Amino acid sequence: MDFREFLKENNVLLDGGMGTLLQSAGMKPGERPERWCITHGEEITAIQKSYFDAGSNVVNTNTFGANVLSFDEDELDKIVCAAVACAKRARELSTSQKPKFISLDIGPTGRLLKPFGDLDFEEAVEIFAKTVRLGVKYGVDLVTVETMNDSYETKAAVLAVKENSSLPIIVTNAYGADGKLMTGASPEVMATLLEGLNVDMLGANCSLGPKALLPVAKRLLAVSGIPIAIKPNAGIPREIDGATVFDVSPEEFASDIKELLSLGVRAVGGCCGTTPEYIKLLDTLVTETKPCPAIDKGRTAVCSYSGCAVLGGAPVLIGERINPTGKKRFKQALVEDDLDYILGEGVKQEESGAHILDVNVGIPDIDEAEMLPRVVRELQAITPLPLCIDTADYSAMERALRVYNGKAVINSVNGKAESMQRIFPLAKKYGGVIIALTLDENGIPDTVEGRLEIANRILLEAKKHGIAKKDIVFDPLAMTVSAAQDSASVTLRCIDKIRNSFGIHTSLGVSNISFGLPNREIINSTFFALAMERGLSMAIMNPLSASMMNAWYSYRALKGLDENFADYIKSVKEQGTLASTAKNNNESKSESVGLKGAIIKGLKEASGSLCEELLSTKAPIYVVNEEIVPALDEVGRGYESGRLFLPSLLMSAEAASFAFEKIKAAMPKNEKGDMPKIVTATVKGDIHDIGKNIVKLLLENYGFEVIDLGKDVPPELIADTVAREGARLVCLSALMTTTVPAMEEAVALLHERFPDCKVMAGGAVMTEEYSKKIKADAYAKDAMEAVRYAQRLFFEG
Ligand code: THG
Repeated sequence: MDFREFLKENNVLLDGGMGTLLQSAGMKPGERPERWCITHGEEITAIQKSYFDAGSNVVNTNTFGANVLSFDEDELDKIVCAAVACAKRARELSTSQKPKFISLDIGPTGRLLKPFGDLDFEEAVEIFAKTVRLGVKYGVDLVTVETMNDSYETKAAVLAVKENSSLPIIVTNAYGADGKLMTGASPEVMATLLEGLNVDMLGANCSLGPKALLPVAKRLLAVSGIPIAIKPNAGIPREIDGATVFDVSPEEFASDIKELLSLGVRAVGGCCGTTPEYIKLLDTLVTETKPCPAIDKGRTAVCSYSGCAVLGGAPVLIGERINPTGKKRFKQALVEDDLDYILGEGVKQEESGAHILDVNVGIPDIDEAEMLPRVVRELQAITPLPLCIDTADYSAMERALRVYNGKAVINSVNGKAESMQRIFPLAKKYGGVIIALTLDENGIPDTVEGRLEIANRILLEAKKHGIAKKDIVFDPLAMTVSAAQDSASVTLRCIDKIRNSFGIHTSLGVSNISFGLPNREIINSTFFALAMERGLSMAIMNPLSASMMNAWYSYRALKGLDENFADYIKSVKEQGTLASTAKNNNESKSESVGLKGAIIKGLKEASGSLCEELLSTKAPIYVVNEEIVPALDEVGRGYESGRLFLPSLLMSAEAASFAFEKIKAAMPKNEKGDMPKIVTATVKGDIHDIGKNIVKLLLENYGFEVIDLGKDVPPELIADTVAREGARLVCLSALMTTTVPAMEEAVALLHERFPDCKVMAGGAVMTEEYSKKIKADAYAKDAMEAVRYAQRLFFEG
């Protein structure tokens, strides 16, 4: 039986933990579990058989970390071959009569993608692709992409599966205590992204136990048209007398899973700490609960890595300013490859209240297929706003959609055969909300009927490509009213018809209407108000125009969409203060906030040049204390309060490092002074260093000197380094349950040899409680806390 067929009619029982069982079977810390497929095939098969026997429909191969970063290609081939053979053997041996599927398990690489880390997106796709091709070669039934805590890496893995197989895909992500992925994605963001990528199931695994995943599951169910899979761990692991224990009992686990099933979750299983005993208790729950059909929620949404823009309320505002049309300065920036200017246009629009940014870099003589994806990569690193990719160049469109860390607006398709043949497959593959222009080979019809006729044709063709109606937004085209005076009312009537008779969302490039007229903003904002009243869903417009924003705020206030006029009043007040303080109306907000603003926004080049400028009049120490540190602190506070996510923190750190370069150069030699030294290391047996690398980067950008010993570091080496460097702080990281004892050993050795040296503990499996138990001097739940502790230790005594 085919998994997709099975899924249509049934709830699915997945398997439970593997790693913890391998530990019990004698796997040593530091040993690679994937090698056990070759060296201990019997044990792997026995565990997998016990899951099938317990009633699992899907059992994962033991390939969580099987990729070319950890194994050479020959060995990887052997591992995947053995892994699939173990699972197939388990299926043969199992006495269970249920349909049984084998899923290729794909876990995270353990590295962060560019620009926050150093792994290139396409490189990541290729790493996953190599494992996927082997899974296909050895005959798995489906693929599970699991435990990823970054949306971008998840997208890379899903693309690798789609491009190398037609196998069903289950994606489950690891959510933190804040209900988000490490890099900021909420459940709604992941549902939007993964629905766009057309996976077969999406959901959550591991995380913080079944109770903590309940709210995540509810949020996924509320927005997703794709069935939901949930595989919690049995709580957070704790260490008692050298043994790893999990707090959630099989009975408690089952009762929480029962609730998930009753809410409509379609696949359940367990992660770390769960065993066949846990899974067995789920068997009758799964078969006796009626499968809840996954229904398309009709939600038209796009997303960035951290946020969604959803159509349906007041119009969503798409900033039009990243577009060379009529802008000499912008064209010059494109010709000179001045990306910072382009990024600045993005920042200004974000600050002015845009919800999405249109990105158009089309000028004659530019290689759009090279430039557009580059601008998209840079923009998505510094703004949380979703992007609208605006190009007529199909290969530029494809490359931009591919590298986009989210689900984009695709601007645009039209009624021409070629346009539809090219754009719809891209939308199907990468996801996207498509703006469809009502024009075709014969141009733009003058009449409402003519434009609707094209709209109907586009809808039919979209359906043939499997594009959902909700992902189409019609743009009946705002044309220059000075050229044909009745064109505005034709466009407005189209908006009304499409929105209110077809039930489909609409969009307009509002500013087109006024080309050639004086005081364009007056016409634009009035036209905008008329279109909003007709039901316009989104608008490409100028968010820096006060009249446009006023029209939008007033519309919301008048339509009862702005409770107590709160946003209206706030915007009026802000405009008042702006007007009284701005010396020069053309001076943008972000340009006026200088180096501090550039660092907060993560603008690298601007930070460097603004710092240099400041240094011509100010002392280096002043620049550090009055601009750089306050900027980093502001971002740090935003991160601590949950308003900003890791990517912003890293981009600001990066921007600050550009400023620090200039500071260093400007410092007289004897003033440089030595900054306190800190040693960082991931403990022995632990091969993950993603968290430790983030800590290192942040500490460095707060000015500390960091001696990083890398991963899998023996305690003696850490101690010898402390002795040599005279460091007074060591930051230790452990990300695997198996390496927690190595942390204790390192802490003990350091305390014995250096009573004055403090040891800070952190990492995925570390808790405050446990770090106290092993006598670490401090615990940091994230990189920001590590910086705070170092600041207190060195600067407050
Ligand atoms: N529909 C869709 N996409 C579109 C349009 C549309 N994309 C492009 C365009 N139309 C919307 N964007 C703009 C951007 C700028 C201007 C108009 C529409 C504009 N620019 C001023 C000029 O040309 O004079 C320059 C402004 C300045 O210098 O600040 O008017 O209709 N789907």
